[in-house]
Amino acid sequence: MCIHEEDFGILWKHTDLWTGSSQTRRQRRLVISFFTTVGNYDYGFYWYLYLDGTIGFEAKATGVVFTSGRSTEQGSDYPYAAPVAPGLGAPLHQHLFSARLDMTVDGVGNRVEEVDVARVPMGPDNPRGNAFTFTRTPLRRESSRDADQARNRTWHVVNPDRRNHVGQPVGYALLPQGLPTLLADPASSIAKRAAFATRHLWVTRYDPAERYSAGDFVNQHPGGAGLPAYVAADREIDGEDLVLWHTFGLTHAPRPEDWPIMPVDYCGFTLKPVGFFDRNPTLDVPGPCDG
Ligand SMILES: [Cu+2]
Repeated sequence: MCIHEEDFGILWKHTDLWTGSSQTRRQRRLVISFFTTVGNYDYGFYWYLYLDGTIGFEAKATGVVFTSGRSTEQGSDYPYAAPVAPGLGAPLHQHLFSARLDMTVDGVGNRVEEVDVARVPMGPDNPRGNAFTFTRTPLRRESSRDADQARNRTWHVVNPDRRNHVGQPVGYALLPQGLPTLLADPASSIAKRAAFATRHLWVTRYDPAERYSAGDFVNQHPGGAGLPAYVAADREIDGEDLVLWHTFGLTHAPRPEDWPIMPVDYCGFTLKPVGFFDRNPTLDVPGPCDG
């Protein structure tokens, strides 16, 4: 485990064009990280805590890609692996992670809203056709997730009993990267045993016994353990003590540059305050000349 603080560029800045006065504040972040070696890969897990309340998570993948002999007859048309060196191929594969996020946004009773960007049809209220809006869908039960991931979807975790000074429920948004979930066939063994990876988001009612998205015995169950079993009772989740389970990861087409050791590739997600604070919470960050 490593904990350190680092400069992370600009937090905010502005130059007033009329007076010429300029203000700049720099972002800093606290980094909490560890690395683990799993077989041929080395994975880094990095939490980033920023001054403005943003929380970032990044998984880093490096190490040695899994390889096999690749005959010249397979040429460059072989569809399931990519050449990384003469006579050597590495299969197309995925690294899919599951983050268990035991949310408590200003209290235990929380609600998840799926927030989508939505086109507004041209008409009397949108005469130029350039307006768009957001649709918000509260998730009432564990089964009420929508599988459509194609609409720049985010999720807002709000506390319906706490309001900010513009009357909104205080909240934090889960901003996914929107990369592919499990590409294996739904009838495959891996889809049954790693069902968590078939969706970007699951939401469950908090239960201290439910800790692992693929169940307690990941390598030794025939299928259905973990999240599919947790949501089978279809518990109510609106205003309850919630756990979000977010699937994210890399779909990796190996490159010659990944051999003989792979430069770090990145994936992750962001938790960002949305109406959690009443204003920019970093106004008191000292400027560069304030010592
Ligand atoms: Cu990989």
